[in-house]
Amino acid sequence: MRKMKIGITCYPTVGGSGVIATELGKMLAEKGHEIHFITSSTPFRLNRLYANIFSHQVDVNSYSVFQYAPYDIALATKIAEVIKNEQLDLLHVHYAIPHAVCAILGRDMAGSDIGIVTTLHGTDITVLGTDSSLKGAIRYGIEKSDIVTAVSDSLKQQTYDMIAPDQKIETVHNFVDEREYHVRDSSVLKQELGIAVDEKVLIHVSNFRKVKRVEDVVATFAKVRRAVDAKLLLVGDGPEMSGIHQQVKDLQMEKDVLFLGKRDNLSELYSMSDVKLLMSEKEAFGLVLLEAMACGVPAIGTRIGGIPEIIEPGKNGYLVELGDSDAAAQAAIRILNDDTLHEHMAKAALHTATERFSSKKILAEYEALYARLLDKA
Ligand code: GMT
Repeated sequence: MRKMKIGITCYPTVGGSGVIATELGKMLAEKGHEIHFITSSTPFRLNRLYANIFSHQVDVNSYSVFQYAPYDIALATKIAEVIKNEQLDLLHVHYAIPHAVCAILGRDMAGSDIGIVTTLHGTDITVLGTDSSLKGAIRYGIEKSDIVTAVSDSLKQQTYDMIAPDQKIETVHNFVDEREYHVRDSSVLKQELGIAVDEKVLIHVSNFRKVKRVEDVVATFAKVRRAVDAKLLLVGDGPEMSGIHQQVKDLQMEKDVLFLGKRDNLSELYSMSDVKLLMSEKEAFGLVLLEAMACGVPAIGTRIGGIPEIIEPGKNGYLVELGDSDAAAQAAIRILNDDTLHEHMAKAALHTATERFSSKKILAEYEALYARLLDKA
């Protein structure tokens, strides 16, 4: 395949979309493509030097005359500069707003006709799409992009329903970097965390936003703990954290719920876990489920958004209705009390992450889209 020069714009520090954009850039670079990140800071997952990955930083000046710093305009200007200076073949931007809209403006400013691929990750549609002041801009970003992808069939359908764009949307699911996420020996860490060898471990990882419904995770764990000796690992931080601390205190579970904050060594934490919980009310895909599954952890999640595209009930985990902590607890107890079932589910979970959503497969899907775009040019 022809080697391409690809510009990538994403939020370099925010959650799953930044992870997917950066990991994709790294894998494309490893296949010989030249990658230009155009972002507000160096992507956090860009943790080693690549000869063919370049990082172009957007400088946003805050002049006292402006009430708000003009990030979007500065980004569009930087995109135009990089298109011209680096002779890019295409742009791949993550999020309809602001990034697709900035890419369209940047392309125009550069007097270029390069193709733009826009990937929708969820929040731009399921949260911002309900805001009538932004809907028009989201639709514009989608319609003026040359190829639009969504990270699940569910998000694709929701975009059609909420935004009604005159543009085809294609599903390209999330993937996981198997080199980072795989089963590791975590016995020492488990001991260091004060968890007994035979104690079961449940894990939840998120940015503790309201949509993650961490209170349902804690409610589920409270019911599990009555039947099984277990600890709950809460990993991450965010706006709902203080309420969750209070809930744990009220339930007198301080000794059994470990607040670990933001962590890098997630695969070790997953490897010591027996069940992953994700009780979100909105979730375009649920990359954290895949990360857990890549470490052999079955998952229990809500029948919401893209989650049913990952969890196959009875095979690699269970699905429950939103807010149903009784059903989630029952499912967890079933897995935790039956070693044979757990083993089967752990194997199926590994298969889900490394076969159905393997990085190789998803990378090939993105490369095919890029090739289509260049063939059209
Ligand atoms: O989940 C978050 O709050 C972070 C958010 C983001 O924009 O990074 O994640 C979204 O994109 C991920 C990568 O495509 C998806 O796996 C998450 O499901 C999606 N989050 C939501 O839809 C809430």
